[in-house]
Amino acid sequence: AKANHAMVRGAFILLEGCDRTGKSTQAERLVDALNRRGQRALLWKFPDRTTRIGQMIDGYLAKGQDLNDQAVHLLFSANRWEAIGQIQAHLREGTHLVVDRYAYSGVAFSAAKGLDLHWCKQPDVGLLTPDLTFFLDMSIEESMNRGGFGQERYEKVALQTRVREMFHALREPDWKVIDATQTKDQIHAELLGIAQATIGCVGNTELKHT
Ligand code: T5A
Ligand code: NA
Repeated sequence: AKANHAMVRGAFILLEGCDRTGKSTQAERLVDALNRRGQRALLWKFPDRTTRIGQMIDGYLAKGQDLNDQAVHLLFSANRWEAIGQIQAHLREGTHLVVDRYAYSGVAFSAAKGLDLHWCKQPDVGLLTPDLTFFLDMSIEESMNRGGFGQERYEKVALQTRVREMFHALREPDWKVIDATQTKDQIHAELLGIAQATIGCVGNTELKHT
């Protein structure tokens, strides 16, 4: 039985970009701002390092454990698939989801490492599609100067440069490209305004799948 007849669903809002561009900072602030305005919103981060699959990803990224490139790619995708039931339930209940990285990161990083682009896209086919995608963009030189750059496996200038090119190649016409060199407050104001406009449009439209 469907309990969600006249219910307005939540919006799926995604933040993407290269490392250190401020995605997590902005995702948290956006969720807080929506909640303070009385709109139920939840933060969801990929990779979700708390699950068993996520712990394998964390071992690879942060603890120097080696894994085959294709296997890692599939783990990142599996980490999205294992969350999709919960994400869908929240959206159907009218909760907005602010998602910190998703399938575009999955494809951009693996393809930048040299895996076949078409192959990289396949494991994520069928996942939910975001209603709104922000792409936080800045030069790699600028992101290198941000706190913490270089601590994890993928935080190398040459790879990040290819990842950024890959993101631009994957960019869909409806992405909102945000200048990530602005102040945290400026970016937050821009994101909140656009997010609220999207929330107003989602209404009781169907959830979309790739
Ligand atoms: N990955 C991920 C894949 O290969 N495949 C996949 O499918 C997925 C989902 C880890 C790695 O996994 C790869 C991509 C990554 O290499 P992660 O856990 O999201 O992914 O990485 P994190 O280390 O958590 O996050 P990032 O490095 O991407 O950083 P953020 O979230 O973009 O940046 P944030 O907000 O933490 O800020 C970084 C620093 O900059 C400052 C902050 O205070 C902080 O010190 N800062 C600003 N400074 C000045 N002006 C601003 N506007 C600022 N905004 C933030
Ligand atoms: Na982050």
